[in-house]
Amino acid sequence: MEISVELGHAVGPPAVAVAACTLPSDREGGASGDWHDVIALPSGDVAVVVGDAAGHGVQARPLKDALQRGLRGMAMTGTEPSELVNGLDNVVVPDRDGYATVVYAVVEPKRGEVVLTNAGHPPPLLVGSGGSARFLTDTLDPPLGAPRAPTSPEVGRTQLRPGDTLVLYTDGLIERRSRDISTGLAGLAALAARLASASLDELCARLLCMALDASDPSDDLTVIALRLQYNPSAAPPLIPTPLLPAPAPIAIAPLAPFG
Ligand SMILES: [Mn+2]
Repeated sequence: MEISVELGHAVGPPAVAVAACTLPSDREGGASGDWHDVIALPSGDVAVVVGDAAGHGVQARPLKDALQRGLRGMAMTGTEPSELVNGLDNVVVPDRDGYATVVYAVVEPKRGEVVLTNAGHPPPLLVGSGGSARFLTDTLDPPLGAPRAPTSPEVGRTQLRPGDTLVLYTDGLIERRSRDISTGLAGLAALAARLASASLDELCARLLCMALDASDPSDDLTVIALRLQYNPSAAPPLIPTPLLPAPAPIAIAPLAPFG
């Protein structure tokens, strides 16, 4: 089993730090219907993304790849969040692809303003620096590929204060056949609240482990967390701490001759 952890993925302004952790259900090949992204936008804002294409593993990969590429292209050319959801909806051909879900959140790093859209995805979790946790349930549109009203997708707004963490994740973290989804959501919120002041990489890794402990998951698992840092100088380094220098060779003194 391999868990990938990205540390100190601090793109864009240094006041924002991001970490992510993924575990594809295709343990051997690594194919996944989940994806996540961090995009330093030309405006100076930072976008974080989590998405889930129907199915999982190899079968879901083509749609996932198309959505990830499409989203990046639109984000980098300044497409507004609601228009971006409409654009992604056009990528999905329901009869062929099924459907997909996505959360797209744009963070203005200096003031902590967040603009987000949610197409059918589990709600983002806002973890306060003091240990509170609440789901951002106000913004929800149908999944990509599902019938939708002709009106523009909803755009939600929220505010991050220094030390607050925005947690995005896929349904693999909270859904089990054997239990109600609200149980999974409550467990996620309770653990994330306890980890409010943990490092981002620890928070992501422990949320993923929580899902593994609940049962053997057959879905892909993804969690991505963004934190507004108190102090830019306290942000994780852009480059992981170098490995310890190789130990100096041990000097072996020649054995003194016996006798
Ligand atoms: Mn899933």
